[in-house]
Amino acid sequence: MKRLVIGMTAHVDSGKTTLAEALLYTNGNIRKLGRVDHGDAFLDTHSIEKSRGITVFSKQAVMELGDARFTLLDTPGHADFSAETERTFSVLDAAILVISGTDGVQSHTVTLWELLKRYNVPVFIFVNKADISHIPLSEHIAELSKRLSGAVIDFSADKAAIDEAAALCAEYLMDEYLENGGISERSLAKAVMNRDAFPCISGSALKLQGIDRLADLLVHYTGEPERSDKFGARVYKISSDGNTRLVHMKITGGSLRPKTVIECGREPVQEKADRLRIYSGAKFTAADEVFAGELCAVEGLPSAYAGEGLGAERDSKRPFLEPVLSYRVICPEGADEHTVFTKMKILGEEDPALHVFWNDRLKEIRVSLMGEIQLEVLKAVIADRFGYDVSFGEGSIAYKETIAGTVEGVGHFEPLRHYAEVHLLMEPLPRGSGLVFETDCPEERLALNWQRLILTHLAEKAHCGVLTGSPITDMKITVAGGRSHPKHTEGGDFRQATYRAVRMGLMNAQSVLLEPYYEFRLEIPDECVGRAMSDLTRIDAKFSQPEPLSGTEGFSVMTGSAPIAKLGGYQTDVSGYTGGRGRVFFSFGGYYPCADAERVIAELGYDPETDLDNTADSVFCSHGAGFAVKWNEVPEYMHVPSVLEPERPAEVEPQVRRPVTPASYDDKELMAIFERTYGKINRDPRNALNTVRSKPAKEKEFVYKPTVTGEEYLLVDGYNIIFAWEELNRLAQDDLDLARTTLINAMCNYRGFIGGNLILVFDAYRVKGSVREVEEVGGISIIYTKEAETADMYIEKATHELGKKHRVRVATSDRLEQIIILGNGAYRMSASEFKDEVMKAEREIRDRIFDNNSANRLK
Ligand SMILES: Nc1nc2c(ncn2[C@@H]2O[C@H](COP(=O)(O)OP(=O)(O)OP(=O)(O)O)[C@@H](O)[C@H]2O)c(=O)[nH]1
Ligand SMILES: [Mg+2]
Repeated sequence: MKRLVIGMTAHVDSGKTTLAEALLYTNGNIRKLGRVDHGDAFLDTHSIEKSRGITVFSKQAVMELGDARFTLLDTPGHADFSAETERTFSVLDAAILVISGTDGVQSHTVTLWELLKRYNVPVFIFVNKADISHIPLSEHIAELSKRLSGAVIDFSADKAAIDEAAALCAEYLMDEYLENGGISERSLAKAVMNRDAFPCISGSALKLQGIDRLADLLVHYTGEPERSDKFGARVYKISSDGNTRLVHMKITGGSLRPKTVIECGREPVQEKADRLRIYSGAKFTAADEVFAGELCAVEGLPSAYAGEGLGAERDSKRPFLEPVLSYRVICPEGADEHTVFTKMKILGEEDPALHVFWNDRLKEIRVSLMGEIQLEVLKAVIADRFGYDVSFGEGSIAYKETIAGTVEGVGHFEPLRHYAEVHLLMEPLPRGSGLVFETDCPEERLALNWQRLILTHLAEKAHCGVLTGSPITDMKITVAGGRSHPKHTEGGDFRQATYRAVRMGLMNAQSVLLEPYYEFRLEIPDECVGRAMSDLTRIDAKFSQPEPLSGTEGFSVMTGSAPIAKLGGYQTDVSGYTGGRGRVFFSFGGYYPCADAERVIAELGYDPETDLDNTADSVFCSHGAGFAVKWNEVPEYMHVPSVLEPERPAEVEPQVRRPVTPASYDDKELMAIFERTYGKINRDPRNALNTVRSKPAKEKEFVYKPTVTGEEYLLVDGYNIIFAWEELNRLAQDDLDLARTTLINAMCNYRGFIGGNLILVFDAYRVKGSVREVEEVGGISIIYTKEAETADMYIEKATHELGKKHRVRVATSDRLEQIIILGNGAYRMSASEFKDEVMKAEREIRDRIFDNNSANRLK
């Protein structure tokens, strides 16, 4: 029997739940056809869902079709609940992406598509609401091909046309097509499961049109992945039925029977999977055995957590989507805050994205949320489950923090009869990487079990930064050393030492405040384009040139990204100045350095030294008594030597000395560079910078155009460019520092003009004991590589990582690099090509400044 889990996913209100109902009904798995709008749909079972008519919680139903058993997993479409949706993606064998025939691809559809790619899920596309849409399927397919993938194939066509279209999707399909004049069903199924082709049909879930054909596609074009006989399962959600905690999992290998003892939890323990429930809608049946390819909810396993891999299975990927708003929970009068917090923590465990935490300094409970609808739903859930009528303070931005250079964090915990010391190497990672934990420590230095324990302690909580107390991200933390005591080390000692080590490292580092960005898509009448551009400039958005909106005469579309903090009320503004005709769509775009960091840090007024719950200090022992040592004095007391070489050798070569540039430039300093380079600017000089964005650029090639899939990154191989550009090379002969500073200034100007992200990489690999350092200067990032890492090695790694999500260009003249970089899918520019671009940009800036000054004189 073929067993597969099929997810239903789409933008809100496209008809997922209705479609699941239609599939179940048409195939005889339910007898009565319910309806979302009447509150009796088979899968919208929760009272909140019935009253609101939207799906909030993921739910499943089993659909038997011939000798296949499909578990349909319905997910919420509203962006506020997308964390719940993303969690299910790690257990799907395939997905049905529903597109509303009346609305087409919406911005959340693109976000979902990217997520499906990230989790490598095969996709069938169902264009719904054909009963009320006048747009033909061919037009939808053209749009899908443009915005999602060129491999979307019209499966309502005849077999010959399907084969012909499929042949273009992959070489093995083309070979078969040329050889046999057609493509076998098996090969097509393989292409679908490999994500080489995406079948698409249209129909109406409500009117039961196209449902048979969809079921037919599921039967014929899916295949079971190879599954091991060894037990494996992945937990995708924790919930409660009111009394019992339920661990929802997909069995990925072997099978599971009630009463099986399984190792689970962050600190692995043996626990029993007491009873197994197979849900279908609101009801469940108790199962005697659940097989690979099926979902079940387990009673028992109190330590299992969402995302955990059990048995042979690995943990799921770190989720991409995250809440960007933080709210204070206001308890009802008379309720004890700590009791409410304990209850809230249960919800936080069920939905880790909530980040429920107690701010001891402000004595308040805080939660992170995706938006207003989620807030209303959470309020109802708290009332329903715990009987508290809570309210919420005003939402504020959920910030994050990272570090700019590599540091070592040391924590020591040794009250009487306790002992643990931990050394962590903390290195910055590119934006969007999240936290990565590793160990790189010989077993003789610290036994493997302690190393594993430290990793567990790193992963088990949201460590907070020292600027604002916000969670940390985008860094690699490596367990690099430590010591235990044969007699005195106890369970919790390494936890204490690890937490302290993280905070100590952060206190030592240069921290960077990050704020969340949204990517947006703005559709507006042509006559409003000017207004839209000046608005976007005002809110510090990066955006593309307007393009005609396909299919809608007289409308333009612009895409880009902007800090969420500045987007409050933006939708209303757009609606206002377009007379209700403009539309704007948002999707989460990741975290980037906060432009207003100083103000935000001052406003939040966090003091790391008084945050006793997150102390950076250590505890040492002398004459049988423990005593506290301040974080900055820990190196004098620690028992294991530093893992970083503190002194640099005397024979440091001149070319790797750090340049004399300020750590960061503000707008004023950036202006000073512009002036030094281009001459005095009259009038408010900052307008000279702004005109670049507020006017459409004259020369098309300089317009910053983010792709749908994210921002552009330009990596510049610093020394390579210095030696390739004649005048820099000349400077370098006498004074390498000066050549480097000149290049840095030129790059700041260039970046200020074209936008995007620019990373300038300098080799420091010959310096003994050097660690990778990152400096943010005038809007660009400068990387000094670490010992034994050349600039090409760094660039190769970075293009590989960045290229997964972003458009990447590399400026260098090294031929060897060219090959590697091309392999990573990045576009390579030679040093001279790059020079032309930079010179053109400089000329353009000069022209702008000249125009400005002349206009000013005429006034
Ligand atoms: N005319 C028409 N309406 C439909 C069709 N399918 C669904 N609807 C209606 O569209 C609305 C949304 O349907 P749902 O099934 O709740 O959509 P959903 O995608 O599950 O929505 P969320 O779970 O909230 O994201 C309801 O009013 C449905 O009756 C269809 O094929 N034709
Ligand atoms: Mg639904």
